[in-house]
Amino acid sequence: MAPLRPDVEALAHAHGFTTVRCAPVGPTPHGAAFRAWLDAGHHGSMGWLDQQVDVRLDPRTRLPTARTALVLAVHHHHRRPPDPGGRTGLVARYAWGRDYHNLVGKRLKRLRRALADLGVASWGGVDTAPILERSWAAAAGLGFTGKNTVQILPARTSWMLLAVLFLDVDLTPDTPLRDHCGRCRRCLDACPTDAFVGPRDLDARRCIAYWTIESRALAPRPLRAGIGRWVFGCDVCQEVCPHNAAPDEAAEDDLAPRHAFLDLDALLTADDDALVERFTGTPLRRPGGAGLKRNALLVLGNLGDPGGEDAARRGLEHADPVVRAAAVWSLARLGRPVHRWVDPDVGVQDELAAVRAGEVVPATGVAAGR
Ligand code: B12
Ligand code: SF4
Repeated sequence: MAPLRPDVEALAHAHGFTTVRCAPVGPTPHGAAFRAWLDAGHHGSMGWLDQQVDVRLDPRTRLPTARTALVLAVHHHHRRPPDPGGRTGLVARYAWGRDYHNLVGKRLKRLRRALADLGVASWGGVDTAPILERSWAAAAGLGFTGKNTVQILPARTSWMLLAVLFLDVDLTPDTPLRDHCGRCRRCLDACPTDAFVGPRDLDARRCIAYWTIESRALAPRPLRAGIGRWVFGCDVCQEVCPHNAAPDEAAEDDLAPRHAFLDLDALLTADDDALVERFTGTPLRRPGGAGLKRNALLVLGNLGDPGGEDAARRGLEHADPVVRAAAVWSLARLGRPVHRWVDPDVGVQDELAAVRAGEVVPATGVAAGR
């Protein structure tokens, strides 16, 4: 006999998932919004989002017998430790501890095995499979879709990591939640780089998370000051949300703050390989050593602390022209316009020309906490 909804829910909780909801399977809800987003080019260089679109738009392309979307959330809010200040950068909350792809991925694998023992076939993933996880979360009433595009549990939290499993059994579905944003638009107004084209429509090409985690390139000059102190990811659109005023605290030791702040001088003086080794097993591994240095240089330039000059100069010697270009910009922001003595070489000419043209103004520091 097929398992009942309470059995599956109990199993999911036993495997470490905090919130569990179900939706009946059909074409992925809001698929047209996803297509329009791709057509507008809002995914930038994340070309993988444009692949397996048929699966993203209908999970039955992958699991023809799928009947139920089981949407799972792991809550991850921990309080930010005291700010060490100085030349440090901020890390987005989801990346403070272990890489959730591993942590949640393992739980998902075990849950799938337990479901298979009950005779239930499943397919799904956490983040990396071609699944529109937030569309399914909204359809299952796990949260509502905030204007910041994030899934939110009303008056409780949006600090959640999602996973979705499609099952070949019918389980009692949940009802989608109504909108709980109303007239609020705090996230849209607070975004330091104006990444929201409108409510529930984010142009990743303007998002700090995209430029500090996903992109291998250097953020366009007009966006760099907005990056402020964010050295990896960005939480502004969640931090300002009133539904996160008193968020549920997570009891996830693996996601507790280990890397809530990064020392910028230490990032810039370490070997790339040493950085990769230090951050293996955490999300901070993703941009690689050069990516972390690029980010650190932008933050140094925004802090405007002249004491950062020595560390910024290290960037000029890096093998990657993206890091060298970031160093040129950073030094100009520190009031050290290096165009007078740096050898113009491929990859930094554009940056040198901008400094020469007076396009890079010295920094006056970033607002506290950002
Ligand atoms: C690509 C990606 C990014 C990109 C693009 C983000 C974006 N807004 O599209 C970048 C690198 C910028 C990014 C940033 C972040 N990400 Co991200 N990202 C993804 C990924 C891999 C795909 C998302 C995607 O397909 N985007 C395309 C757009 C169009 O889809 P969407 O935003 O998911 O929106 C759909 C639904 O919201 C649906 N929808 C639902 N209800 C409604 C209602 C209406 C009216 C409409 C029109 C649409 C609609 O319509 C959309 C299209 O189908 C997912 C994992 C996954 N496989 O889903 C994680 C994911 C969305 N990211 C996540 C996280 C944690 C983040 C960050 C918070 C990380 C950080 N702190 O730096 C930020 C948040 C920025 C933000 N406001 O979105 C979590 C979100 C958890 C949550 N509570 O919602 C996910 C689900 C990963 C996970 N498994 O936990 N991310
Ligand atoms: S800040 Fe306001 S508009 Fe943005 S998601 Fe939260 S409630 Fe909605």
